[in-house]
Amino acid sequence: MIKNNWKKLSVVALSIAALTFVGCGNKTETKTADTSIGEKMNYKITGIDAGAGEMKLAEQAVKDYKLKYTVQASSGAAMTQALADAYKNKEPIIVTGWSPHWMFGKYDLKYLKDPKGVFGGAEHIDTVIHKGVKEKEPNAYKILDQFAWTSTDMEAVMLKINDGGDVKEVAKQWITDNKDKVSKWTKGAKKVDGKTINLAYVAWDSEIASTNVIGLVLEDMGYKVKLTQVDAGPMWAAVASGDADAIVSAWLPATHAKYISDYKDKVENLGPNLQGAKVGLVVPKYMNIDSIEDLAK
Ligand code: PBE
Repeated sequence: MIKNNWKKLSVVALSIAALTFVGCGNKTETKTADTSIGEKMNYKITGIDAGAGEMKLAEQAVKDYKLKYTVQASSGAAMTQALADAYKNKEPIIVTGWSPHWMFGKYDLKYLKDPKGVFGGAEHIDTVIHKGVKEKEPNAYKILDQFAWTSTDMEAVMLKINDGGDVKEVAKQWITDNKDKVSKWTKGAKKVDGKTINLAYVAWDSEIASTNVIGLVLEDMGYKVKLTQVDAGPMWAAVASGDADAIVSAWLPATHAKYISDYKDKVENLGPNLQGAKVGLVVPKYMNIDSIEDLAK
């Protein structure tokens, strides 16, 4: 009996809601706060270059969490510019972010929780070489193998470059200021005379920092170092074909899982040069959402 009355009541309530909706003709009055956030952003996640592993993960997240958002490809630089603009005006924005990154030092940001684990857990950044580099260039191999630094190191370099420092100058200064660390990377390696090492990288701020630092270290050991900036797919293809001798930009186990499995017979993974990396959807702290699930509301 009571149950029936509730049913009747809710039917009445629904009819009133429907009438209100039709009657006012203005959709915004019936929308929830979360929907209006999505609308303000045109249901767009501000992404980076299409080849980035994180873009594939973000698209997977849209599917797995059943979101009506689209992941818009652009570039790392366009993404940080969009973030800067939104932040200035306290507007909502969702970006494909990652750590280490200077953006966390500059803005108050948070990763959206990812209860389905689409973006993986802790990532590390590995050094991957073309098979055969060990025999061909044992000294470069040794240095690349021993290259390891921390998120703090990388962010220090990134921040100075972002503040307008010349990339090569910043890398050089960091090497001068961190002689002890760098001497561990070069330990046991002999100086060479003018041999060439090709490093490929993508214009992600984190990889601009790491590739320039290790490139300069190799140069100080007598190598002629060629840095080639490409997209993520071509970067992996280059180290697989031998066009590049090495990359220091392999984000694993999740972000570049597909790339390394495609090329595993042609490359050798020298292991992490940086631990404690992370990728995910990032928003300013002033946004009233905490989880990717909140975007499905
Ligand atoms: N990133 C930065 C890259 C790896 C380095 C997270 C944007 C990606 O492939 O997604």
